Amino acid sequence: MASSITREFLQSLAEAEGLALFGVVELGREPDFERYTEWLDASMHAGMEYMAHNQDKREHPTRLLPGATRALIFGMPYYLGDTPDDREAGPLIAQYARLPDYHKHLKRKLKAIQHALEDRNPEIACRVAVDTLPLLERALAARGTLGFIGKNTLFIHPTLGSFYLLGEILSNLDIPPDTKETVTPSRRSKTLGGCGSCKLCQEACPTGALDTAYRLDARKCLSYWTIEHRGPIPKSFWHGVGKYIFGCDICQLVCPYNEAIPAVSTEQVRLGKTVDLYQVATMDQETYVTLFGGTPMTRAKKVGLQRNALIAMFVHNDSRLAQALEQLQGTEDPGIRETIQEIERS
Ligand code: B12
Ligand code: SF4
Ligand code: SF4
Repeated sequence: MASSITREFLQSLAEAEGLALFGVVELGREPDFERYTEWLDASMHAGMEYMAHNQDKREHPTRLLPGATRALIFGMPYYLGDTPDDREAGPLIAQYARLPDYHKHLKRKLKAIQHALEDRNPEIACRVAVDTLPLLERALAARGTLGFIGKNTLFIHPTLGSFYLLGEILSNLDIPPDTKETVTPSRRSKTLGGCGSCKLCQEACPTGALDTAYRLDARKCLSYWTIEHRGPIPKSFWHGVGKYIFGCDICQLVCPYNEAIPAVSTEQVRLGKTVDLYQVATMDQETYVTLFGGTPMTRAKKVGLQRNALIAMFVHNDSRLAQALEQLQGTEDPGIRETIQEIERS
């Protein structure tokens, strides 16, 4: 579609919304689609059944918006200044989760950009996505000029690092897509990216989820267990929950591309690095809403956060554990009930 919308205009809209990453990618059949089906075939999506749905749309993202030709890719920074040493101070909350829920926050920014585009050209068709559509967001992003996929499977910008949340606007714009010099996995360049022979993230992962480079086995990832999984967490992962009570940043904190990146302004920060474990393990609905309402932590639901807190109390020999167990006697949630039984057996 012919339009007066240029890349420069889009870039200025992104910058006005504080989105440091911006790219334009041609939409067509997803070339990295087979990596996704191989991942599914190997059951690496663990209990995330939704990851197996809508495969056709992940393969052909144009089916998400009739006439779509481009994906505009945006990245919102969220680095809060944590360092690899913070792992010893656990249990931590992953940095993105200490901020307002990005699904809403980033979506609002992308909607504002969409409206600015529609004001300039009412015929434009747009669809905003922030985790919400069946899209291989990292695969898409890595085709813009922006960056590359690391062995930790994160999308990394060579100078801005990986602590970015991604969002897209699918559209029927006809602006030229980005072109880039391809970074082969064996190469490493400060300006173009690439992992080369580095494997710091693989070595640092406490649970072996990155044993195969460029492939994350969610069945072994703390982020999966503490956020997505419902029910009890297998005992073999409890030491990890003692490090991260919600999500996990370890494979990013150790990455050399994140060494010298600036932290974002802390005005928006909703939560500290950690929580009072006893308070979380025994919280009522009102405390849950006050502490975590509007943050990404609600994804685990109240019972998931209580389960995680109990496990972390056990790992850290918290003196208030017996009191917490006492208070939770009679809880119906199977995740909490079985966690209590496991603690009592240990
Ligand atoms: C399911 C999911 C998870 C799962 C599984 C993660 C995984 N690696 O697949 C779990 C719960 C474990 C998870 C954890 C996290 N997640 Co998550 N997650 C997603 C989600 C919804 C889908 C990911 C997916 O499609 N996985 C399937 C696999 C096969 O796809 P993929 O890893 O993206 O790989 C594709 C490409 O990267 C490419 N590719 C893969 N390897 C290689 C190698 C080479 C050489 C090349 C060229 C290409 C290539 O091919 C693949 C298939 O097409 C996306 C949002 C989205 N819709 O994309 C967010 C998303 C990936 N998550 C995100 C974040 C922030 C996290 C956490 C950091 C949160 C935290 N602090 O705990 C961790 C990071 C863990 C990690 N190391 O990846 C961000 C990542 C931003 C970024 N900079 O990359 C995303 C994009 C959400 C967003 N909108 O910002 N997540
Ligand atoms: S998020 Fe944590 S557990 Fe998951 S792969 Fe990265 S380091 Fe391993
Ligand atoms: S830690 Fe090393 S191997 Fe892992 S993503 Fe970063 S550069 Fe690549």
